[in-house]
Amino acid sequence: MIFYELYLRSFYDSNGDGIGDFKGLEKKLDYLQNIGIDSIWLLPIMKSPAFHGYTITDFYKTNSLYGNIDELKQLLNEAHKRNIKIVLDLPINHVSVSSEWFQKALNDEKPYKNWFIWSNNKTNTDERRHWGNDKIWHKINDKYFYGLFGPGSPDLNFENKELWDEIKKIFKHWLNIGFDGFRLDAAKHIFDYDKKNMKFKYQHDKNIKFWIEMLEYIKSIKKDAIIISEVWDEKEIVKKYDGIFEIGFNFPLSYIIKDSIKLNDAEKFVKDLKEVMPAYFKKKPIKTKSGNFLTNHDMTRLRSELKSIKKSNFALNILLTLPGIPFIYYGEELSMKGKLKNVNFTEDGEEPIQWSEIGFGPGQTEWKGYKFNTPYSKISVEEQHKNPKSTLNRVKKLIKFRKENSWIENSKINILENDKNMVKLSINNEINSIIIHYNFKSSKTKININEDKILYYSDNVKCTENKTEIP
Ligand code: ACG
Repeated sequence: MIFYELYLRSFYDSNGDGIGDFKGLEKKLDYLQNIGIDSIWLLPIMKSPAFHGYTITDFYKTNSLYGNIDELKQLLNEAHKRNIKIVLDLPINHVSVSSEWFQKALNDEKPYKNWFIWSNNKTNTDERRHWGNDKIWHKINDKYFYGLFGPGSPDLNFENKELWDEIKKIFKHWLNIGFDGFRLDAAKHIFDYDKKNMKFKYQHDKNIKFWIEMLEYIKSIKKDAIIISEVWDEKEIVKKYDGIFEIGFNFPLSYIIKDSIKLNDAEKFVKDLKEVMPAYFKKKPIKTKSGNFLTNHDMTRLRSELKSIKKSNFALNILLTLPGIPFIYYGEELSMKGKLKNVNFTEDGEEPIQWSEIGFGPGQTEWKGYKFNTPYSKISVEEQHKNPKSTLNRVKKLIKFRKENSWIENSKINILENDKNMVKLSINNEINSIIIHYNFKSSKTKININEDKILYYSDNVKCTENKTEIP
């Protein structure tokens, strides 16, 4: 599986309003297929007042700017015809403050009032979030509600079992429409306040119980539904969720790849990789597959983070050669730029894909102006398509290699060592094996290779023998 994280608003516009939509994506499925993408993680497309779509006003409706249910079904159909799966990002931890559920709750209407978390005399309403220092209790009509992700998104109160049934209905609704699975947003946050003391506190055991019940339900409707979880945390916390979900985003891995490249530090890479992918070094079967990625919509884009195309291309080499499931964030295949001040400024990492080098034209989305990816900066599909050395063409070659060796996805790492700037990695399953050399030095390095197994060399390595060198 090769996933592509896709932000519809910035993709392809079919009706000239400057906003990407279902029909637009349908038109561009060929673009994705041509790169070799076979699975899409679609960022939220439900009715929402927010550009990012993570604050939902109606869980059963689409954002009308993106199109209606029939257009969505048609898109899913066309994707399936091409063997492309689409997984829906479904944020259920909170709703929009303007949703009917919350507005009714404010009027003390049942059952909605109990679906949210209100302060009591024990609450310190000035309590701050443990990252970013934002307030987590928000005042409205003389009441305080709990909203970990800000005043626009009141958290749902999952102490209330009735709500569990409602969430099941929502999952069923989108499965029936034709989605192939879900990306579970904020999976560690379902229970993240201490009910007794009305304070923020993760309750991982309760979260796990909740997800087990939801996943059982989802699988009872669609046996092969793909489930991807977002638990953004240190490896010790991620470990608690091992085995619950089919795929889990490996946040620690994304940091170690980028940090080792930034520091040209092969030794760090070797030391840390063992820690963040432990299951891939053991003989035992893998429970939750590592969802490998470099950046996502909550992060500064790869090229801006690593400050060079050479380095961001190298990171893509690593991404597409490690065991696990690779995820490419839209625009990474074009080396798009985007720097985030913090997670509340995701717009800066979600600029429109540029289809033509002039930056405008049919299908081009224009919902926001270019800040980081200006026209004529060689990040357009048009330009990169023509240039054999472009990131787009490198990514295509890497994916081709990956698909020819699809066994890598479920393989194990049996050798991982470094010699100064070179990392040697041996990956195998019962039948196949491959040796990969990554070069963490910024200049070309010559190495002697004796192994007669299939070989794969990362960029910057000049080989003594004529073996597979990609790209
Ligand atoms: C998801 C979505 C995101 C969305 C929401 C809310 C959730 O991807 O787009 O926001 O629906 C936290 C949550 C994640 C959340 C991000 C944005 N992502 O856990 O679920 O915030 C620390 C914390 C993490 C935190 C991260 C954020 O531990 O919990 O993620 O910081 O930076 C080391 C540490 C690691 C630490 C990192 C970073 O790696 O190991 O623990 O993570 O450093 O410091 C959307 C919008 C928002 C809006 C919201 C309602 O984007 O603007 O407010 O919707």
